[in-house]
Amino acid sequence: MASPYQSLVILTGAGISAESGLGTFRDKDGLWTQYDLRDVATPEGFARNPALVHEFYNARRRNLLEAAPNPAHAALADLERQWPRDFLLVTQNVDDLHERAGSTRLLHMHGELLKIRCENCGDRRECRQDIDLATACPACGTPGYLRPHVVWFGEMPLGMAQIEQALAACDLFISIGTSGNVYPAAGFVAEARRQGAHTVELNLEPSEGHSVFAEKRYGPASEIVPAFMRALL
Ligand code: BV8
Repeated sequence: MASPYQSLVILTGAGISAESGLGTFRDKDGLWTQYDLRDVATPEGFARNPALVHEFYNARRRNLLEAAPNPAHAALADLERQWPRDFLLVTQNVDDLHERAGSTRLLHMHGELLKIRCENCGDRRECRQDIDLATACPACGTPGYLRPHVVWFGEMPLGMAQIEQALAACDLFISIGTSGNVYPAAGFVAEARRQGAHTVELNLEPSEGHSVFAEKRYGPASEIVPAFMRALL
């Protein structure tokens, strides 16, 4: 296998799932144009109006169950299978399209839409149905404490220690389908570059942090990601 690189970290965002029919956040018809993130993606918003938040995530969960992975997801699962050395796919996405494409060395730093957790007993499990305030926790039986297992603004992202470790050791960092607006994810490229990694942006258009990347390719993920991964191998 030709690649000169040993240790790879890939970061994905909503753009990789756009061609699977899942809305992005900041594009012209993105989620944040329909909802105020302070109302639906913060603990304070959930405390103020839990019914609105459940409606928001129930709609996204139903939408996800209709969606399917696209060639960009498949190319990353294929690369992982052929990459014998260090490999970590970090996604900001709460959808399960990477898993459905076959990715396994995967970390959902902002949580998973198909999981719920109970704020009364801490139970965490898969959930493919709508939930609301009346839904009883399957473990403790108490209604009113269930929430989507996602990371809201102001909450600590998941797996930061594993991510920091992988960034400190990587010699190749690839960012796919993200606008670079949300931290700490938007700061990963600078960390990777600081410790000498080669950095690549694959996106529809230049992101907020595009100037930090050493190499850039622009176009739809379903086209540029398979092409780039084929060249890498
Ligand atoms: C935290 C889960 C403490 C829920 C999400 C420093 C400076 C400023 C602010 C902060 C800062 N540090 C922290 C903050 C606050 C905040 C933040 O970043 N605010 C922003 C708004 C300024 N961050 C937090 O609160 C984070 N927590 O900081 O805790 C801490 C700090 C350090 C270390 C430890 C702890 C928690 C943030 C997580 C919030 N939860 N999601 C849900 O999904 O409902 S964020 C959510 O929005 C997504 O997960 C994702 O992260 C983000 C959306 O961004 P993208 O995925 O990039 O999507 P976007 O639509 O913006 O862009 C899509 C891109 O794709 C575009 O560029 C487009 O061109 C491209 N594209 C479109 N179509 C295609 C395509 N590309 C290729 N092909 C296509 N077809």
